[in-house]
Amino acid sequence: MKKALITGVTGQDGAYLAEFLLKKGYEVHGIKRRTSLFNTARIDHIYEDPHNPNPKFFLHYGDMTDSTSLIHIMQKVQPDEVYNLAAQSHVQVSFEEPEYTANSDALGVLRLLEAIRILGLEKKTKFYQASTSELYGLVQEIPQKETTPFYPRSPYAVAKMYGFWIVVNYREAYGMFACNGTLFNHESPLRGETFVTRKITRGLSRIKVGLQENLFMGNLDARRDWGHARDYVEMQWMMLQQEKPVDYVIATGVQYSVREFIQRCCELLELDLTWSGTGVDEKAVDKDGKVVVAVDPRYFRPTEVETLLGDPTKAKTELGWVPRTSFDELVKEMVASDLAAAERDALVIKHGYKAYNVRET
Ligand code: NDP
Ligand code: GDR
Repeated sequence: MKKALITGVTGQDGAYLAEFLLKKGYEVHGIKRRTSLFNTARIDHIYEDPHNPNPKFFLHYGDMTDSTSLIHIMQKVQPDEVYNLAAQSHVQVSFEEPEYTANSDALGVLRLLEAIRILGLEKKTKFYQASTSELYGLVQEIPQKETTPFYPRSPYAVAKMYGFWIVVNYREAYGMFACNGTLFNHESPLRGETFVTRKITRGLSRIKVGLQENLFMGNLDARRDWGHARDYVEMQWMMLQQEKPVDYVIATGVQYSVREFIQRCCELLELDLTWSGTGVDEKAVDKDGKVVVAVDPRYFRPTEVETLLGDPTKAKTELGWVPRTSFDELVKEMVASDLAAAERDALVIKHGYKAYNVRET
């Protein structure tokens, strides 16, 4: 039975990947960090009590900023495959926490690679690094592919660029099976609530059921190549099943603007809005003239990535990978999930209870 170690197992991709690998028959180990509230909501359905007779899923406390914890876990697990998904993954937050972002997203990669080397696992353990289309930042070529030059535009992207190259270096210097998946944006109902797609599906669903008045957004012109996380974790696994470590771009090859994403959600939710204005004055109002969507410059980034569009040809020709979920299916799934959650909250409130387990101050 193969053993996999997933860092970032409590995140969006970690949850989909853990489920995927368990179905493939792996013994799966995940690293979670200590938090004051539970942070395992995305993986609670696959959690196994350690007292079970034959558990297949294990969680270990650790942190990408703490070498000793990583070495201990690596030693204990002796994994065949490591999937390094852990990161401070929010681009805008990286402008506010640049040092921490560099520590976890850049040096964290080095720490894991060194843990493998220190323990003499270079020939046993295959390593996947969650690389990102943010490396293309200020775009040099459209669409972006494996050979497109990098031009990172945020502390997050700069940290991830270190991660990308240290993986290439350890592969070349020590013959390790280490590779980068340069993934374009991928979303799902499990996406963090402050990333743009989830903020929109959640916000508009809550507006639909009367739990929220309006939605304040940043750059509506930004264009992204959005795929489904479930499809992308399969590719992460496929990359580690190859004979040789190779870096791949993973994308759908189709892009939409943030505005178009909002408009598609409005259609699904039957929110009839009229758009007017440009730049910071752009807004969408309902039939009574009430502002539903507006722009708030607080969500603008000091340096923005305006447009990303990936070319996944190499992944398709060499590995036979194609994204299964269309943009429309992705948006539908996310809206359906957030609408159900909003309706549940509305019902709870209607019956006199609080929707969240939060004490009023
Ligand atoms: P999430 O933000 O949903 O998950 C990040 C995970 O990393 C969480 O489990 C988080 O823990 C954990 N984490 C953060 N900091 C640390 C730390 N210091 N030590 C240990 N664990 C930590 O990200 P996604 O699942 O969306 O993305 C997975 C990876 O892929 C990330 O590295 C991201 O940068 C990269 N990526 C994502 C893309 C996307 O579109 N989703 C595209 C390209 C790359 P906790 O739950 O406690 O917060
Ligand atoms: P991104 O994702 O920065 O591409 O990084 P995000 O969803 O945060 O932003 C996408 C684009 O939408 C614009 N935008 C807004 N973004 C947020 N979060 N909130 C808003 O209100 C808003 N309004 C407009 C942004 O400016 C941006 O242009 C994600 C992360 O998952 C990274 O970890 C990953 O590496 C990349 O995708 C690929």
